[in-house]
Amino acid sequence: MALLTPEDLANMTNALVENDRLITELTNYSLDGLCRKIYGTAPNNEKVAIIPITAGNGIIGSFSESLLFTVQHFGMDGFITENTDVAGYYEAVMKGADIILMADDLAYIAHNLKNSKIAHNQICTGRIYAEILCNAKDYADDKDVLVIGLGKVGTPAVETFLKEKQNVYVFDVDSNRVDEVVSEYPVSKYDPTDSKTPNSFFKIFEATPCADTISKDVLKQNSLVSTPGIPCGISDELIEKYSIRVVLEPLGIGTLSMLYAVFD
Ligand code: NAI
Ligand code: 2YC
Ligand code: MG
Repeated sequence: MALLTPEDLANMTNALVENDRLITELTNYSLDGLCRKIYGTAPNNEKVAIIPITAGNGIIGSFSESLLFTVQHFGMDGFITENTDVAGYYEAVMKGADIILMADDLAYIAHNLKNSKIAHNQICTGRIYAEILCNAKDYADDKDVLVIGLGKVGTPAVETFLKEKQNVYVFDVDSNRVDEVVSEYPVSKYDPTDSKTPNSFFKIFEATPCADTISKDVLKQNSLVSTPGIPCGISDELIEKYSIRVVLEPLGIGTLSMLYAVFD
């Protein structure tokens, strides 16, 4: 699983603010307004505890602090436990936490202790980044969307696009994975040699751990790219040349989606 680095998180606070502004421009919803719409939930003064976890590769510099920034930026009451792991969990409960945020190398979860709701970062990230494209007002009439990367983030995105009645075209370097997804979901394999499928798209979703996965062939002028994938899947050169708008942020957008998934 691709783990964040402190370098990935270095500009996170600016990226969260800038992407919130872009999301608002694109959808007429602020990020939290969009989360409220898609989950039908709302915050109600929940206390959020962030527990640093030492398992696996251990604590990632700035990870807990980035979660705290996100919680506080959206007006919620949050704290990072002084203890890690089990001692941190005990501390969180004793300090009256309503929601726990914690991550090891395999899962980053939000767990609401009051209503028992639980959310997984990869699912919630795929969902919110897909919903940004589905709610982009400039492209409301164009139902075609390209999904690049059919993993633990890309697959929930495919499910979200289908729920939102999009025409989904999928690509992954792992052709077996493409075959699996095409047989399991009513989607089409992206095939530039097939005249019946679009070659280029106004709406592109990318969730891979590679750079340059989005080539000029799939782009239109002013295409919108929504990509949680790290590193960024589209080059600065193509962004410039085709006037592409890119929604990309390393952790906060996905975290807010998780919180709204566990609110009442
Ligand atoms: P995953 O490993 O489950 O899925 C990645 C998929 O991309 C695989 O199916 C793989 O075959 C495919 N792939 C790899 N290279 C490719 C290429 N060059 N072209 C097309 N497909 C390619 O990974 P997961 O968990 O879905 O995460 C994907 C990316 O999203 C990772 O970089 C991860 O760090 C990032 N991520 C970002 C978050 C955020 O909030 N920004 C949150 C969670 C994950
Ligand atoms: O600092 C800590 O508590 C660490 N145990 C956090 C480990 C997070 C590992 N997961 C990731 O880096 C990626 C992120 C994109 C979120 C989900 N997986
Ligand atoms: Mg994010």
